[in-house]
Amino acid sequence: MKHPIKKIAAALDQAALQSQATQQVSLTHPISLEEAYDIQKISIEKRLERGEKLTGYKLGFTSKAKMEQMGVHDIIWGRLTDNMEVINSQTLSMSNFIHPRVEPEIAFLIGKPIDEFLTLETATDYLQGVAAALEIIDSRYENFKFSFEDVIADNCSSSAYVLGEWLPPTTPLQNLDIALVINKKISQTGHSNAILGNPLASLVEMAKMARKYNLEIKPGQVILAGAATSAVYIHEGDKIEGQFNELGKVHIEVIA
Ligand code: OOG
Ligand code: MG
Repeated sequence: MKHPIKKIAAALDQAALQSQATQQVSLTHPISLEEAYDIQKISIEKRLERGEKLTGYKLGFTSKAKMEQMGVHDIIWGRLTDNMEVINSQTLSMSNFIHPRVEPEIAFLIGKPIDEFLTLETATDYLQGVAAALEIIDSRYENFKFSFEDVIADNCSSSAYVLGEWLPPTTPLQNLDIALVINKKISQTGHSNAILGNPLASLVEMAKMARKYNLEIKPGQVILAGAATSAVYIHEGDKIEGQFNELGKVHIEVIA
């Protein structure tokens, strides 16, 4: 029997729209990796049909901390839209989410189309900027539980992102201490090298994914490298700051 791909995509889209968790897909419909990415594509197309704009891509599970926290052991990618962007220093409303978590990220701003495989040496040439960032992940699945295919279908839990100030692409990204500070207390600490040994390696991986999945990576788009630390549940009233040494700081306040 054919899997109801479109129905699953619609259910995930509605779950995000209504901030209401839905059942894990794999519990009732085992799906393949290809089907999972197809579901993601169809569900994000629904957002685009409502007028949202694609702003870039995110990688997930590029660090051991994340893989271990979620029990998933391979790199995944998802799509970002303009509706997901929250301006640095502003507020994030809990009412738009189901059970949101925050994680510190490093962001790349694309400067020229990526239409070939990259290396750690060439990756910087494609950039217009790099920045500290936060990602808000909010699994559309009950209890934030999923299989590898489930999370891909659910756009890799992506639900919001916050970008710090763009710095020159040559800004060193290795050997940065990363801290997630919530209400002035250190909640998570990590290191930028935890992201595939070098955050630029995430861009190299994204270029491979673009080739494999026929994606265009264009100037002006944003790529999130994947978190270096575990993600943390957020609550109304939280003041959240990501600190990244020379890369700067990003912060938001969580409201009702
Ligand atoms: C999936 C998203 C993973 C990252 O940075 O590793 C991710 C999840 O943990 O729910 O965004
Ligand atoms: Mg992330």
